[in-house]
Amino acid sequence: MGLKSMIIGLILCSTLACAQDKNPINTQNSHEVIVADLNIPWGFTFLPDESMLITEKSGELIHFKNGTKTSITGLPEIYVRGQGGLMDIILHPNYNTNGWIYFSYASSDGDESGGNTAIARAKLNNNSLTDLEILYKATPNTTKGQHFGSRLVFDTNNYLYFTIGDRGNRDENPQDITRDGGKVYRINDDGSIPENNPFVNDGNSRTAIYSYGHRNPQGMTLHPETNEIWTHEHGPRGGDEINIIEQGKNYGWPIISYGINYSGTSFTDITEKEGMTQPFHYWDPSIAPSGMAFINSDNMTTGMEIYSLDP
Ligand SMILES: [Ca+2]
Repeated sequence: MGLKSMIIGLILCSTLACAQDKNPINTQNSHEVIVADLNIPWGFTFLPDESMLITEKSGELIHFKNGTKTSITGLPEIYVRGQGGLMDIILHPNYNTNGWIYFSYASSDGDESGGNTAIARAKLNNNSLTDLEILYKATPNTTKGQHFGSRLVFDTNNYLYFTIGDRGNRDENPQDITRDGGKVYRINDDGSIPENNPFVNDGNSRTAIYSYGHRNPQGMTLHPETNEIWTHEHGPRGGDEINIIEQGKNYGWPIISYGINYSGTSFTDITEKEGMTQPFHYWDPSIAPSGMAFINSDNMTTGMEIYSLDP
């Protein structure tokens, strides 16, 4: 068994069976520590030699190879605040020929104080990042520390998807497609906007937006058979969701939700509305989902498992 499949197979915790459940606990798991002594690891990916690139939220990029950690230099300046910092990291599907590594981070670039989510790509040479290109930077900056997103996924057409949470401004960002935040985005691998994105001809809209009405999606993966983009997002109390992402759709936050405020108060009376897409699944109580992966193995009893890295 390869290192990658072994790790994914070992860090599972809950099983999906129906549209909503009370989080049955699977007690049949065991685990093995592969990389010890990490400080809030946010994302990781495997290089072709099965060594790993691991991000820490604090702004460290680690190359883990043959049991040794090496710190990678050359990152852009990282805005570390609350849930934001250095976040996800993935390789281009054609990494073997082009060498591009994609990552997300919180950035303070821009005129306002604070920060917002940025997407960049670079190449790895001699333990340093080179050829750095900033592909997207959400605006405006804010000093709020929550809901940066930001998982990265390539689909089979080499479109790059990424997520940005509502940045703690649920009343303005998620339902307004002229604003960043509370969105799933799609760009070309060089950062340009696909001509068939849903809002490219829509006035002042952010043309990178692919779907909207999200709270804080931190899990995203490609369905291995349908090639659909699946996400999960941190909802309010009792309202974490799985969504199957369709172009141009509105996923409802904060107009519809199955959850309530963490303070115990209510913010909406409705769970569904015409023109807003229902979640595929929601968790009550919430589980604070982080990474997301499909498992295809005869050793598994279901086709999908969820694991949480940062509950
Ligand atoms: Ca929703």
